[in-house]
Amino acid sequence: MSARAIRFHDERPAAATLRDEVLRGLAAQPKRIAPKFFYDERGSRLFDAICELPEYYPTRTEMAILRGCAPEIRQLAGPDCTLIELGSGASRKIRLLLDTLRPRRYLGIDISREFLLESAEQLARDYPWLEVHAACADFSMALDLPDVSGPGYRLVFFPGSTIGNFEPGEALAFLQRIRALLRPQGALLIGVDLKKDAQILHRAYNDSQGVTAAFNLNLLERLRTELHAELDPRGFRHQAFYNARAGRIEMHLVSQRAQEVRVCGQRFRFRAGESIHSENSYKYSVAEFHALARRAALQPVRVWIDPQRLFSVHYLGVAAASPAQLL
Ligand code: AVI
Repeated sequence: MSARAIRFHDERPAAATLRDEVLRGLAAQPKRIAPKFFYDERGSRLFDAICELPEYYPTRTEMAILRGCAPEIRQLAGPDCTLIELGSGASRKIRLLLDTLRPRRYLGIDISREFLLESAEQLARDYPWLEVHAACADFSMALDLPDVSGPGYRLVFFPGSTIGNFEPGEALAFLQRIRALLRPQGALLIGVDLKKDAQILHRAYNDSQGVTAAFNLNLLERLRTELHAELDPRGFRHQAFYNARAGRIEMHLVSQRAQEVRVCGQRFRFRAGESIHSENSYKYSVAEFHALARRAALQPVRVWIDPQRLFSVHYLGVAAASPAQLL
């Protein structure tokens, strides 16, 4: 069977979004830039390299869990579903599900256009029986799905614990939007990193090869190339630490000296040691995540955890929502 052409839907946010958000974030106190801006083409490749690092346990642990639970997922979702992957990136994890699940359609959604297209085309070549759609979109905002899915069961797949990169209030709003997509029938399959020993977390975000540092610093390269920012990335260093009180890893770009940078004609002063807060990665216990899901009217159906209790994969169904939850 020869590969079918993929169907591409372009909902990419305009460049103005990057510019406006960066200018607003650098004017704020403390300075910050949202982690979604890590993922230009180089950033996506660096993230892919992070996933291969010995210290970065989430990817391989989640893949092992998925390998084990795929037959159960097939039983829960049934055949011929529409599989929608958020943040599809290199689409490696989805391959663990496709052969067992045999969905009718696949829709990959990612903010990084070239990376998305490349992986969707590869998927279409490798799975000629599958109808492949790709949509370039920012799924952290309101999600207008291209009309691809037809009447059947929708299984939304959100791996990698990307939910951890949302603030708790954003995570709840996001789960509520997903729930709205699942009507009348469907489920969310979501990977969530677990709370654990802080040393393991520290190593995962401070790897010995410096790939995570390059990933974090690439944000500054992006400001230089796309917004013509006048700044020297060597004037900043990568920092990542576990904030136990907030239950999150924080990543920062720390200014090495007092300096001024210019972005789109605006000047921003940095004190020595002052940082741009570039990412939070929240870690959840199973009970905390279940409570969050229930607040979004999603019903925990099944959770799979690896033997070392590093990572969890949740299957959440559509629960009857109370009027307050639908607001
Ligand atoms: C995509 N996201 C879940 C990763 C995380 O672990 O929060 C991004 C990342 N940042 C540094 N390393 C990986």
